[in-house]
Amino acid sequence: MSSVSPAESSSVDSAGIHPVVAGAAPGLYRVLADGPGETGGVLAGREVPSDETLLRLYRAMALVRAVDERMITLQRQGRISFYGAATGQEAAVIGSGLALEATDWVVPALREGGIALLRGLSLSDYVNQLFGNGSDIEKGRQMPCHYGHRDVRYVTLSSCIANQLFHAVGISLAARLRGDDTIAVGYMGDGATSEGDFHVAMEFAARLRAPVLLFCQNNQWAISTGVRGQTLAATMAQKAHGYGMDGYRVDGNDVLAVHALTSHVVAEIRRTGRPAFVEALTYRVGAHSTSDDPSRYRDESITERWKERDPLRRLRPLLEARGLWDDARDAAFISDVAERLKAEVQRAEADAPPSIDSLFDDVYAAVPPHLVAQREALRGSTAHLKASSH
Ligand SMILES: Cc1ncc(C[n+]2csc(CCOP(=O)(O)OP(=O)(O)O)c2C)c(N)n1
Ligand SMILES: [Mg+2]
Repeated sequence: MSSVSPAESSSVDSAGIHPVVAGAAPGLYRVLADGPGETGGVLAGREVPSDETLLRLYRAMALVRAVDERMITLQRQGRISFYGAATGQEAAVIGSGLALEATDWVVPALREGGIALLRGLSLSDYVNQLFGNGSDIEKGRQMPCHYGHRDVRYVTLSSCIANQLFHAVGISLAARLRGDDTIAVGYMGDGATSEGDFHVAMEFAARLRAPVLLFCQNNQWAISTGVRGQTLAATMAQKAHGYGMDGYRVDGNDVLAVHALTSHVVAEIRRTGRPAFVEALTYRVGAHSTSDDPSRYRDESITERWKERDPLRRLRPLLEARGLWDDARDAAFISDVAERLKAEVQRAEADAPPSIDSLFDDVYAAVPPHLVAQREALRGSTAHLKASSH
């Protein structure tokens, strides 16, 4: 399957942030002036965030990169069963995540775990979920990468593509009924826009005027189906137009663009109470997940060209020019994260599995008789496991 050329990500939308109109040129909103013939820094008319925000964005992206690398290695060693990384997509994840208020709800797809960390999910909770151990708040019931925690308003992802989107719509409508200005963000990939649930969510969001952001990370692949095999629409953003919703398009590898555009769109949703759709154009430079080998179905020379547009590499010169980052600080950051991860993994791996009894918790207020009988039977049939572990 052919895919969008990396050159597309360098088109400049000089008119600023505005919704895409059907049939119009598919311009991308950008901030970093690092395209061919550009001089570095930011494009004319664009603002540079505060030093504090620049550092937060960079550190959060670097954390995601380091965690992903470590977890892929653990899966290869047979220590966790599965992992889906955000490699190359960190700007779309972190730039949008940092544009939200702590009170907003995040309803993720597979690659937004970095937002849970950004919002305060501890590294322990993150790693426990990957191991599904006795300290996992989900009690080992989900595949890895299905993080979720009420405290950080990050909903556990549903493995089924796109059905999280109307959950996001519903959460935002509930907030409106309560009369607060909380919004919800429903994340999806490009492939999700071909699902019936996507269209249901778009229709209900638009018609009911739900204060929801529907955010598409167009990484140009849905496992082995390229975006040109996925849809005949020239952009994902223009799909919003058909529902009467504003759709925006942003360079998903330019974290300052994603952050600025999402901040603007989120403020508009809060101001108007209406939904919006954002397409962040990026590229899945790695495999779909640890169960995938992209070299079997795509031209990896295109992937190499996208790696040159790596979001960390693109932001770093701006930080260095402002004296905020250098090789020494980078090395210290990487080694600190590696140490913290090592300690968390050691602890999580040594933890006991969730108790067998916990299988029967949390569905009924009082466990019904047939499940009590099954629980007893299971206790009997696993007694030897407990005995042999002593
Ligand atoms: C309803 C449904 N159909 C198929 C699958 C299998 N599946 C898992 S991920 C995936 C591709 C998703 O692609 P995209 O939405 O672009 O997200 P990405 O993985 O690229 O971030 C598919 C088809 C599924 N999980 N759910
Ligand atoms: Mg995709």
